[in-house]
Amino acid sequence: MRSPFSAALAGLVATLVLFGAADLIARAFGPQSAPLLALGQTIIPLTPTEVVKPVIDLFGTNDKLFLILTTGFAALVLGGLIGWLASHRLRLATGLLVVAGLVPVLVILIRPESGVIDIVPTLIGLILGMAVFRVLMRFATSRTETGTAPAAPRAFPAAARPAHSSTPGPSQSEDGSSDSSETPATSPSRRRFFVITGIIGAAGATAAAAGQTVASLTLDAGAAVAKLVLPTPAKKAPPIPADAHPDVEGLAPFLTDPKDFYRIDTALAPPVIDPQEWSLRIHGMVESEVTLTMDDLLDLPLDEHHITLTCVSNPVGGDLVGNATWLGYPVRELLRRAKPHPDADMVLSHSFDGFTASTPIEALTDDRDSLLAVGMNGSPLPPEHGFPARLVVPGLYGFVSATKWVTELEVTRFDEKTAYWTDRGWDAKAPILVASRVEVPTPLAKVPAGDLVVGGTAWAQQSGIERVDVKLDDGEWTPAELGDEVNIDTWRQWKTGFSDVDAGLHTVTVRAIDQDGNVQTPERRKSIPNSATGHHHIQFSVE
Ligand SMILES: Nc1nc2c(c(=O)[nH]1)N[C@H]1C(S)=C(S)[C@@H](COP(=O)(O)O)O[C@H]1N2
Ligand SMILES: [Mo]
Repeated sequence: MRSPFSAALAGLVATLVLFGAADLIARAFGPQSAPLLALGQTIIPLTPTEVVKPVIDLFGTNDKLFLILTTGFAALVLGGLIGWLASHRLRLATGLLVVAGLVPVLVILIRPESGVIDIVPTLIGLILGMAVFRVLMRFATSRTETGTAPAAPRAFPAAARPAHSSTPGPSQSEDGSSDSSETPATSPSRRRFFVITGIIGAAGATAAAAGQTVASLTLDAGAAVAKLVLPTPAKKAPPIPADAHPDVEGLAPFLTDPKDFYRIDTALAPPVIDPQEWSLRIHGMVESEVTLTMDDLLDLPLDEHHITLTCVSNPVGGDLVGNATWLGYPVRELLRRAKPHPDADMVLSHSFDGFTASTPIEALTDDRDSLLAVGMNGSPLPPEHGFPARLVVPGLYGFVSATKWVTELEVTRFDEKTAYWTDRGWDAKAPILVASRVEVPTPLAKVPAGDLVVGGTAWAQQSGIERVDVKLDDGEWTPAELGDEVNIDTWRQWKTGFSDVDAGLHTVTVRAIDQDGNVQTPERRKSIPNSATGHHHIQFSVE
């Protein structure tokens, strides 16, 4: 007889070994071959927005780690349950374990970013996991081969091994073997050995799995990025005038450091793409298909532009917005080569990892600085921001334009194709709305009495900021002093002051007006389907 507890433990440890070993080996193959990541990655697009949203709200940018941990936990529970079944149906359970282990193999096979070779780590993990399972199950049933005389009082914990009696119960059902009447005779020392093996296996595999998963989550394609040498821009972006950034302590820098730049994507780990293997294919409703390699792209005259990128999910006052100097080639010129059909009204950009964005074709063919970008603030794109190439389209939210790890531009029509987020309830087209936020003082700050300094940032890409109004409590809107305008596609920073503010609680509120005369609306609405609105206000106290 096998105790269901030992059997469940064996199943659990085998699962740990599978994922631990596979994740370890996956380090050599790239994150696309790690089974836990592949599983999590497959769950993301299947998860309804109603579930995703609260998870993101709760965990913020840790949502990816949360998903990985949940997936790992579910796998362990499943492994344990199948193991438990092995206490009386060993063969069935073994079969089920293999089938369950083949699920991540299948998932890796069908994922767009992985190739056949990427199943190797999981297959090895599966073989090791099954071997461990067999060995542990043998330990769990070792009394038959030892022939040890039934040891008198046994020290098995009741939960671990219900006393053998005539009471019918699951602990006595056997997988057809004839020893149901035999007294279990595992010696306490063997039992201890088994428990210790289990614990060590579990601890080791947990460490491996956790370590490797976390490592691959933060994995940077350091070597590949270092290999890519960017050309000097044919047209450099103009230097940022000192007056673009008002002198207010605590104000965001005018250009965002790439490591502080917000990151939003559906990828659990940024795909690692070798620039030498990368290419961009322009196809669909075009006269001539175009394929561009990285060497082709780097040989073209590349321009630099300062452009502020914004996420549609940015809450009022939030920080899903960043400003960078992008180096790239005008998408307009690439499309010109392919000669789009006049009936085409959309370009569906595809990412290496399967993400898609629908961009109105005019945003890529008019005179705005839409780029196929390879550089960010003077360096190659970091892996999490799209290495080796991404799109940057001024004036449109990222989800309909800023495809990272871009590999295809499919020229098509809005009535024929839909993009990743459009299929999940978001708009197919989404121009950026005029927005502003207060950065100084910070919420609930304690400010010394006297003159109050207020500062922040406003943006209205493609239109430009005309004016920023600030009010203290229920006072009048007063125009803030604007930093110099760098171009209409970057944010504009501002500052203002209020004198002799009384002690006590106060609120400052901001609104911006763009150069087309749009006034930021006070009306509150949620970000789905095309961005939150409302005025940002913060509360602070004067001491
Ligand atoms: N491949 C890929 N590209 C993507 C996304 C994604 O999920 N996958 N998200 C988009 C969204 S919603 C935004 S707001 C921007 C964010 O770019 P960043 O992470 O470089 O700030 O990338 C866009 N490009
Ligand atoms: Mo976004």
